[in-house]
Amino acid sequence: MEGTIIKGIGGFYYIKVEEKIIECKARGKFRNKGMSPIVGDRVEITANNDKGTIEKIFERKNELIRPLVCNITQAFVVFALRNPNINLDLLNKFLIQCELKKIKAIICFNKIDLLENHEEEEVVKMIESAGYEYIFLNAKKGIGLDNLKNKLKNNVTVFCGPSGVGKSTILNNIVGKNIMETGEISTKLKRGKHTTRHSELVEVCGGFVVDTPGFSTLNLNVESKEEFKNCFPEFWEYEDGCKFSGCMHYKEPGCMIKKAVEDNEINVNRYEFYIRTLEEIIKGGKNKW
Ligand SMILES: Nc1nc2c(ncn2[C@@H]2O[C@H](COP(=O)(O)OP(=O)(O)O)[C@@H](O)[C@H]2O)c(=O)[nH]1
Ligand SMILES: [Mg+2]
Ligand SMILES: [Zn+2]
Repeated sequence: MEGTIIKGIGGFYYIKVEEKIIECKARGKFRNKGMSPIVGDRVEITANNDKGTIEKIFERKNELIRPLVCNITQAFVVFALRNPNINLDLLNKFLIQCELKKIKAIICFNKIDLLENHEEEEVVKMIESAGYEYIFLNAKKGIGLDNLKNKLKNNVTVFCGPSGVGKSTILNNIVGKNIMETGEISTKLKRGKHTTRHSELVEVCGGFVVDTPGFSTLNLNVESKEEFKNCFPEFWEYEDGCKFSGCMHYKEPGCMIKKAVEDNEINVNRYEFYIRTLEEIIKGGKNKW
């Protein structure tokens, strides 16, 4: 039988196989090879009634460290435009993370009740130009959450975004129970960030949701500046036209990305973020930021 690990506690794994949940142990060979099963794994099991053994772990599409889950297909990247004010560089870093992990990003602008004077226009322009989907929410009142739920089917979805933007409020609403504590930013900080908790997959609307927000630390490594460059989907349709193959769209002449920025086809804020970060990567000689 094949299934998905939805929970792991103390050496036991809970595998969702069709409509059943089967408690399994893993064969010792996995531990010996240093490849323990984790939540999100697609596995092959043998079982009697509702107890079984994990025989095989299928290849992972991707893997997150915190929370430790794998095979994520989609991320809801949650930001508020206000309270806390949106930080565009941080938003872009979350989008880079998603690209690195081959996760489809959907940006959720929460707290629209706090908006004044169309202040969302600039960031929406940036997001549209980069080609990402986005959604406006007022999680406190439940506005827009049905749109999110409609995107869950056949996906394994993780929430990410900075503290205080409403991730827990949205998760609790979507999952229909209080799995996450919500609160003001100040109380969060007092409690300390690294409370360890085992994440689970919760089944909602024909898909799975990770019950703990992901990407809380934003210092994922990029292997190379080329890998970083490839994290900008809006570059892809232009780069074949650059004069130099391997153009970094930086100081090279005949660069079609720079031309697209001048022509307002690629968003200048995204491009400037790209250049700033690229310079850090080059200067640092280390692939971290
Ligand atoms: N005004 C407003 N406040 C919200 C909204 N959604 C959540 N909040 C509040 O924002 C604060 C932080 O929410 P929380 O879900 O804990 O954020 P998290 O840190 O991202 O998990 C809480 O006080 C929520 O009640 C919203 O749509 N509008
Ligand atoms: Mg929270
Ligand atoms: Zn170029």
